[in-house]
Amino acid sequence: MNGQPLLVTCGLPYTNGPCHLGHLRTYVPADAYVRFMRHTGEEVVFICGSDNHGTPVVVSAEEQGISPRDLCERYHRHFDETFRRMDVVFDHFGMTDDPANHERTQSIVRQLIHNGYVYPETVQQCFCPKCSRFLPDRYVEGRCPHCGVMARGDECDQGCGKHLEPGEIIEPTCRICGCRAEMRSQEHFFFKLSAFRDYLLNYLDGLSGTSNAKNYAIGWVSDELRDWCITRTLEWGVGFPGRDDLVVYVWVDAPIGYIAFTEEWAKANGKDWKKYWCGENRVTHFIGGDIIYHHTIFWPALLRAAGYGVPKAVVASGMVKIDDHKFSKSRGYVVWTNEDYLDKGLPSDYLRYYLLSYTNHTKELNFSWKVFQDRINNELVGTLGNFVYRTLYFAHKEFGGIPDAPVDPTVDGEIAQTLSLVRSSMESYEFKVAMDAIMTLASFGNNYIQSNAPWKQIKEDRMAAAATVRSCLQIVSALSILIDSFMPERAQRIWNMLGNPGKVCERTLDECMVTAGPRVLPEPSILFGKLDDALIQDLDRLLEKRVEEANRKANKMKEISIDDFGNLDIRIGTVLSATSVPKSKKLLLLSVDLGGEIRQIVSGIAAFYEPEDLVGKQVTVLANLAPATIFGVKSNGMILAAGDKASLLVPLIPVSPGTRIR
Ligand code: B3M
Ligand code: ZN
Repeated sequence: MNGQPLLVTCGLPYTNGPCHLGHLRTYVPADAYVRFMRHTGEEVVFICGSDNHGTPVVVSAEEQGISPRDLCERYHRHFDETFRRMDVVFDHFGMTDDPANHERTQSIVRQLIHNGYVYPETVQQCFCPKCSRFLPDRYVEGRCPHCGVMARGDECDQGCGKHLEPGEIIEPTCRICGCRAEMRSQEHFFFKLSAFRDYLLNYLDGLSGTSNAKNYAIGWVSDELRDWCITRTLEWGVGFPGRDDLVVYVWVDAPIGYIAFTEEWAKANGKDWKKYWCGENRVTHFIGGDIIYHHTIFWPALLRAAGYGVPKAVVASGMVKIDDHKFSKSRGYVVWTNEDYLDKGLPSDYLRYYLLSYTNHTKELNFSWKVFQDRINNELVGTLGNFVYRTLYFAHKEFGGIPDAPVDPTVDGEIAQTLSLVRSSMESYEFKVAMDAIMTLASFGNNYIQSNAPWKQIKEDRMAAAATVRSCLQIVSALSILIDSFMPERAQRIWNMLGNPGKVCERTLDECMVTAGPRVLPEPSILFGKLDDALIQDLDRLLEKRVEEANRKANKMKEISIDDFGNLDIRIGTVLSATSVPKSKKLLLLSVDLGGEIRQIVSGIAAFYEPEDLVGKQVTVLANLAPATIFGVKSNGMILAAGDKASLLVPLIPVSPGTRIR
């Protein structure tokens, strides 16, 4: 509360597909944080919007045969509605394709050019001869030059996670027609990121947020900073000033959306956006762990270069797994927010609770319906709901409401202690610790009511029973304010059952300690209902079906002729030596005797085999794969392996090296 209001943002969802659990893992904690900060008396603006540009959107629109703008509007509405249904409530939810963002982006790019941080350079780009066009970003697929895994044009999304510059991907093919891409030269514009090394090291040192964001970023800056190509050959996007044939890279105009949306919000609310973005500020970005690079390196450098203030904090969430499998829409390991959850009639508060209390914000969250059910039934129903209901029920039945009695100082002490732990945890983005502390208070309440047994006390000493009930009601009241950030809908219900007027979200934390009553209360209702086994089995089955479906699709490969097969030169070879590849945890460098020739082959099997165990073993080699350079090492062929553990294909009966597979 230092006069400067807090501005909190969430990473902008691409408008190319529906909202899923991976999104919520970032948005729900961000929303809880904003609500909590408001309870502490902070002025907070909560800004988000949809990310409409770039190849994620254009490729999807092209595949669906609709215009990018139509696709964007459809999913923009979808996200806006879905977030509200999850009680994730932004002060403004904009679109990066709206005029405010086009204008702000062009103004910033002009400023960058004016300040000397943008330069032209002719570079090699992937080009599809069949579609006769350049292939930016997701239009091209191939292998990562760093780790050798299948990658998209601008990002190694399945492997090492590195950002790839145009033209870097190896063995590029066109995503639309599958044709092998060619390299052609073209003039593009680069942002001088490399000029910001010292600035960034100093900036990152003072960056708040979660340690994962800061530490990754410091590692990357210390490693190497390369200039970023900030233009693309696309029709959809924000035009690059002075060039009709180029738009800016989506990672330029998307974060600038944070500023443009603040402007839109400020305009509608009579505020000054500059207060948030020019000079010292309190901007806090909540993002997924996969876009740390963009938010801690590229974005602050860009802001600095254009003369804007830089973010104060970056809070990055850990990855989501589904039933122990890597989250993957194409493989069916996904939970859709509407289809699988809200549309089944499940309450937003349950999923919010699960997401906030499952594990630390920066750790991996392994979702399963069974664990979800257990947590809800044992904790929300068994502990929190039980305590609130039995207290309110007893108070209503025996005293007609809140009795006139003092609150036990031990109870006050317990509430105060919880309050301070919740506060410090929320301030350090430890949402689970905060949620656990609140549940501990509910357990304390259960023990308190159980050991004092007001149903016995009332028979001998009505005043003692009244004091117990009054103390428990104080805990209920504190719980209602405390859980509001996490489960706003249930918090309001408790607030109403306590006979309070107005909205609990408008109360400050200090009011947890305020003694309410005496007053008459209505009969309470049950707060949380159990999730039954049949429902959970249904949901599990739905997930299984989706995975089966995805497998079927993936296995439906193109039919090939015997001649096509004849084009594959697959041979058995004997491993002569195996060594690790410097700086890579996944790769081994093998030298393989293919009968009459020795091949050097890089293979991504380091995690599963000790190099010395491979020497002398026979392996199967695709020998006529075009040579490639992986991690700076030449690779000439591919070792064939199957499954997640890279099980090597070996002949049952040894054959002489070089024997062809027929
Ligand atoms: N649209 C989504 C992602 O890569 C991307 C975020 C933009 S935040 C400025 O997760
Ligand atoms: Zn990679």
